[in-house]
Amino acid sequence: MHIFDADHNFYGGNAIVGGGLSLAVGLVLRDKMVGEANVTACFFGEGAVAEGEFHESMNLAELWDLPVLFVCENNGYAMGSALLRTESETDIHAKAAAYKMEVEQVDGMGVIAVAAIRETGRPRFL
Ligand SMILES: Cc1ncc(C[n+]2csc(CCOP(=O)(O)OP(=O)(O)O)c2C)c(N)n1
Repeated sequence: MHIFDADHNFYGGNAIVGGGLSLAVGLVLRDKMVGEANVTACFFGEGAVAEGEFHESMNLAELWDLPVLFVCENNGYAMGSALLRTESETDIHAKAAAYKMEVEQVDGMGVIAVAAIRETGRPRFL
């Protein structure tokens, strides 16, 4: 959670659930504004989807057409809280798609399925 290495463009985990999403949007916005053609990848658990920052980040990333890939690792539990007991909409992709994002869902345990994303498309939300 606390590994951070700016020299290698690794901006860390974050103790605040959902905090990494808005940091990613800020980082990629900076790159776009100074003309650096970077892509930012942001990994988070489905627990972050319950946070307001998720929705603010989805909205601005799409609205400003930022080159950011959001990767949600959905294991069904935010620590001990089951997704089914905490979210009215459990299809995380539907939430990202509501912001007009290109989305794709794969079995994260399938190495080939995950790798195939690179070949077949350029989703902004995985
Ligand atoms: C804003 C905020 N609220 C609550 C917590 C306490 N907390 C730590 S981990 C966690 C659940 C995170 O769930 P998820 O992102 O799905 O990760 P996983 O449990 O699968 O590792 C919570 C609520 C926190 N760190 N930050």
